Amino acid sequence: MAGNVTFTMIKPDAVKDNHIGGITKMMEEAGFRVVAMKKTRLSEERAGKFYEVHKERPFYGDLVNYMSSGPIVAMILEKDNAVLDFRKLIGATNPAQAEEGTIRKIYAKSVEANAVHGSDSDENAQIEGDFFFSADERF
Ligand code: RTP
Ligand code: MG
Repeated sequence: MAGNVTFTMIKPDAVKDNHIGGITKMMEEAGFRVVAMKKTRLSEERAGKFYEVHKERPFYGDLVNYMSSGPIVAMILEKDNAVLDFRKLIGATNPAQAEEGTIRKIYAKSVEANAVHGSDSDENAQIEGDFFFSADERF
């Protein structure tokens, strides 16, 4: 493989607001290659499972409700140094603290509806990609 991978979701608000193309364009222009991509909707149960690591955090219930509130777009992206470079591209969790030119600065509405997810480690990128995609959906 040319580089390593990260996993991302375009979150429900950004999908509803027709920003799939704009956000994906920023990813491609930053050098990420789309390995796998699908539009789908998480049930509350699946969203709960995806965010199980945050189970004890105060925002967990709201996050699960939000992430199951409408369709999302899930993607596996490939690039050298994918996880760290992607987190730079998306910017801080809270859009008020996100740097100019980052995806969240441009598209996020709030700390919760912050447009995109990005894996926080190589290990989680694998786990999260496997959560959505089988081997024959990756190219
Ligand atoms: P993500 O996992 O979505 O890429 O975001 P992140 O690493 O920057 O933030 P994380 O701490 O993993 O939190 C996951 C998602 O939970 C929502 N959140 N809400 N209300 C709050 O204080 C709060 N804090 C986090 C956000 O949607 C965040 O992306
Ligand atoms: Mg996170």
